[in-house]
Amino acid sequence: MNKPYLDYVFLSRIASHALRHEPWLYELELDDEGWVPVEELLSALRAEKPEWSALKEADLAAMIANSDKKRHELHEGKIRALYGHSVQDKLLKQPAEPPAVLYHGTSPETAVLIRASGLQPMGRQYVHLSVDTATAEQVGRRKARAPVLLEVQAKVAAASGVAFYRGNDLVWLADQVPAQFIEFPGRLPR
Ligand code: HQG
Repeated sequence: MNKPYLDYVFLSRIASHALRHEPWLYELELDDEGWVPVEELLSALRAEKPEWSALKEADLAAMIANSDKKRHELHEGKIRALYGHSVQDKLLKQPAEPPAVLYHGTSPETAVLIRASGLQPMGRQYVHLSVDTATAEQVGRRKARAPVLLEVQAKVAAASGVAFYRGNDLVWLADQVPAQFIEFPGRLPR
């Protein structure tokens, strides 16, 4: 019999909800680096949908492999989200030396606010930055049809004491970024 089709995008969305935002709804507790035992996530997911009743670790591995972005990481029987967290207790991350420049895509209206108060994590634990303009553009398109790209002088900011952390290959995180390290496009709404 053919294996029933597994909707990896939906599975990933629910896994992200559990691992980034509301783990308690799945009876999960993140450790201080965001890990949970894979078996615990699997039992929570199996109970979510009849199609997931026989879900196994290999399905989560396939979900990660099939994803457009590397959002989750499996390691030695544990799984975690690599970025995006909004849970109250801030995850422990090792600061790392960022690339010279990082980008942030957002709406023109929000860019005006960022010019006044810098990049703030808002609903998440960290500010999210992209390594290239194409990724930042994509992130920004979630917020506006014509997003603006902000250029963050990450190396200079790091040298002045702003902490940066690696998310995945394309995403870097920061606690916050003061406006003095951000270059704004010339034309922003008034
Ligand atoms: C804005 C997705 C007012 C910021 C993406 C952004 C990303 C401010 C919004 C990841 C501000 C937060 C995160 C300030 C920043 N005043 N607004 N001072 N500073 N903002 O969605 O970076 O697909 O929480 O510009 O690809 O858009 O889920 O963050 O618009 O990597 O894996 O506050 O989420 O990844 O919005 O996206 P978000 P984000 P996934």
